[in-house]
Amino acid sequence: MPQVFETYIPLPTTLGCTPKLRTATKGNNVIRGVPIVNGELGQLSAKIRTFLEESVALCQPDRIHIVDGGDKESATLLNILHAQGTIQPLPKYDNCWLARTNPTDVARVESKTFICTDKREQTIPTPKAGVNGTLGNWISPEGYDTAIRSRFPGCMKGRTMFVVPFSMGPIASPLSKFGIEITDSAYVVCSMRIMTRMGLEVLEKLADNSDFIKCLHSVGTPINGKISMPSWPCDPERTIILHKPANNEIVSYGSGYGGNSLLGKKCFALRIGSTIAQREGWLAEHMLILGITDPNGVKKYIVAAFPSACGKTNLAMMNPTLPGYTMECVGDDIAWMKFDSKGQLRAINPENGFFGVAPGTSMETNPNAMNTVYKNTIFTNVAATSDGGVFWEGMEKEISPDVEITDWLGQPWKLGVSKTPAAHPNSRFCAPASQCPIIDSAWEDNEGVPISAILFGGRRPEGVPLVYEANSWAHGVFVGSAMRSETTAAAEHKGKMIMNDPFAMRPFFGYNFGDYLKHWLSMEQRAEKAGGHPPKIFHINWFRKDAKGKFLWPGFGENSRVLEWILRRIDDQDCYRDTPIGRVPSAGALNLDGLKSPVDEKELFAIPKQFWLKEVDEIKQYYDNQLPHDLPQEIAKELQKLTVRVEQM
Ligand code: OXD
Ligand code: MN
Repeated sequence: MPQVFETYIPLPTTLGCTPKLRTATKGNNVIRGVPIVNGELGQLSAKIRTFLEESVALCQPDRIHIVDGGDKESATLLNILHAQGTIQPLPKYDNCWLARTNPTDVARVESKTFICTDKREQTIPTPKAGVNGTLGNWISPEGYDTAIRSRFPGCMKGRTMFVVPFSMGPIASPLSKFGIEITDSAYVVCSMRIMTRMGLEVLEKLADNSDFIKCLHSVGTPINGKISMPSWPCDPERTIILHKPANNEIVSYGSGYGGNSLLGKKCFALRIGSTIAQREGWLAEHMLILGITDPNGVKKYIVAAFPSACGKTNLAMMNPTLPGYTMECVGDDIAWMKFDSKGQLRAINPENGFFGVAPGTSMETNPNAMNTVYKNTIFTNVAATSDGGVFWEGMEKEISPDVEITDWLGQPWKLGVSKTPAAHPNSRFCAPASQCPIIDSAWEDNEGVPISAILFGGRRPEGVPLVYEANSWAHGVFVGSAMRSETTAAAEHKGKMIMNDPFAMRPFFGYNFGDYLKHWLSMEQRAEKAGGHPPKIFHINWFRKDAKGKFLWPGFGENSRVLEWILRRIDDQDCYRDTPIGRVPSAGALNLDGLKSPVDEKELFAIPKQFWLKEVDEIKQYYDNQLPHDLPQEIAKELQKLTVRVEQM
């Protein structure tokens, strides 16, 4: 067996010093003449080896590093990144780092994200003539090949190709899936170590030559070869994120950031995941998972879908204000859910870490997140403080007044004086989930946790009550399909507007949204056939404002009051009244005792006829424009019934 006897020369950590890799290998530990400097060829199954050979031939790296996932490897890679100037240590905390990206590479790029199928309608609904489709982007197989051929050949020359074996979900869970990400970014490797279960254990699982999701990523080399920021190479003009569900394949070029490069997250767990889920009869969703224990010690789990940067992480880690309740976190972003043999929906969190939006997170809004991120965390595009810590909008009360602040662009920044934000609005923390003080004891259970309710929500400043319950499964699926929300900074959208974001999945559908709706509708039968029933569905809105623009509901820990009502409805308690849009708490049923300041319950639950007439009209227009041929009859019927109910108000 070929052996590697040395991988890296120990690195000086002074900035500006180019780290050197020793490429001496013994025996035949090479692929197409390229040396493997960490790991061994013999560790790879035949399928992984083929994938690697093809990728090496295409990308032409100088060396190959098979990632083992160990502490020593991680320390070495962090040192390399430090020496390259990609990250800097944050000595105020324990093993924490700050990365600054190229300012042109700061968010997911939805306009450059494509799904490849033979036929367009497999990927996206055909919109009305003259209308732009907004439910994903399709690319033809020819376009897909051309996109790869025109970007990837030789893109890793001079670089190390990392081979990252990873698992989405606990390694032993029957609900989990494995992937191999090939990348030329050590930042991606270090982040994948936090966000997934990564390393040799996965290679061992794949040793039987079973299938895996193929993920190929390069930060890219601009066509003129000019890299404007060597510490963060990228090629923003030619960035492209490609998915080919038929091949279980993801190919991403040109960006090192977040969902564009950590391919286990949005690309695998949602886009490819949703196509696998459709084939196999389960659900891959953009949802947090949360456990609630009531004062009697009865525990229930719920999932909730909100669009990106709408507070999923805050809800997932909430400290309830209602006495006697405890909440525990299973996941903050993605849920894979399947009905078990008894017809009970069960969910796993396929991720291993949190890639949370930093601004707005504070000891006031989310102390559990703050207490998660001060060790073993990689921060990206937040501001730095002169005492070796981090800062972002929302942390004003949490830094000492005499520290100096450097903004995300590396410029001096003064609290109350500077006009630009200190941290990029989409700046992030990437932290191990196991460090969360309220991580649920069952968060890694192989069979998943039982789910009792599904919540949909968004930022709706007007017209939409704090909470309402759907009348039936089909009505609930309709509610998910009609979700709308104010835009946020998680993607490249400019300005605030109310945008349709069905199931909070608009940027993440792996296949035609019409078929996705049919799949969701079919889940009721699936549950019933197994002798169970699907969970109740609710819509929540913490963000309703009064005429003066002030939030009507205090939010955060007080949201536990809404969850308490939901728990009572799960138990079928008679604590609701019917309205044209669904069931809302009956008078006095929402526990408002002990709220710091009174809330206007009437306004919170008002259902203004004019608003809802406009809302149903806009939903109809959306369906007519976006899926004139693909909308399932049942959903059209639900809209029709809602319209009649609203007209009769
Ligand atoms: C995320 C997102 O990063 O939804 O979770 O954009
Ligand atoms: Mn998300």
